[in-house]
Amino acid sequence: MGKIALITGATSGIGFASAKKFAENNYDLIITGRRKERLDKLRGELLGKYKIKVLALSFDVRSLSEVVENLGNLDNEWRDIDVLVNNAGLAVGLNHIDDGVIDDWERMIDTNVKGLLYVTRVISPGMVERGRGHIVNIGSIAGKEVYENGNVYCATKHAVDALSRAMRIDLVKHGIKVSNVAPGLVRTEFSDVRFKGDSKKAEVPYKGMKPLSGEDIAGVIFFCVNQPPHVNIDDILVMPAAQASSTVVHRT
Ligand code: NDP
Ligand code: 8X3
Repeated sequence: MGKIALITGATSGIGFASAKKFAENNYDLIITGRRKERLDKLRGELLGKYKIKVLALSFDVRSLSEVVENLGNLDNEWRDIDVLVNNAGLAVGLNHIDDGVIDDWERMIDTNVKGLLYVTRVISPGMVERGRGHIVNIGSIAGKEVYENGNVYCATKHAVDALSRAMRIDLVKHGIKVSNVAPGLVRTEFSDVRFKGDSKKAEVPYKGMKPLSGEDIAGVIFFCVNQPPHVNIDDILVMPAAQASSTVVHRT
């Protein structure tokens, strides 16, 4: 039986690249995201290229009922999930706290924190039962530092950082590994979402520097998951060579 990886947020960026990376390495995949056409297209592409099984489940991680409906009662062939990559997430808006848009805050908190918790709550009991599994949470440099206008996004990623540590403590006795992968600037659709489709503004963070790619982070996620059984990568901060902190970026 092949290994199974569940990757949330596989319609774009880091999740999309991770799906390809795990597929190349013969994992059967459960890929999720809201944009069904993209998931179906990716599924078709992976099935055409690799001898693996792919289940595409389109739902919103912010909805507990959708998470439970889609992941809570998987067929037997999909139940034994070896790897969960909690990747679905976003930043929306960049405002000072006194000027914040409540709907943006709710989208970030509901997706990055509550969505990650809902998926973990549904998938982790099976891992506990089987006495094995690996959860990789996608944190951020924004979970290590805060920066001007980053307030709520940074808070959600600090929460992911804390949850990764807490999950490790709660799950260690069940043989479950938990890794936190915290990237700096990665050129995906992240910035387009943050700037609400303003493509000019979305380019600004990457001006004059080479950001990471989704593939770079997919490689790091796969590295975490492919350590010997006695080794766990607890936490890994991955930055572009030109970025020294959230706000210090060398641009040419
Ligand atoms: P993208 O915007 O390219 O991808 C985000 C993915 O998350 C998409 O597949 C999207 O799918 C999914 N997603 C967002 N909201 C929901 C939702 N409510 N329900 C289900 N899926 C959802 O960005 P990245 O690949 O860059 O982001 C992936 C993760 O990496 C995020 O957690 C982000 O915070 C983190 N990160 C990104 C960095 C960067 O610079 N890019 C740096 C550090 C961390 P869909 O829209 O189809 O639902
Ligand atoms: C995304 C990286 O620096 O935009 O998590 O917060 S940053």
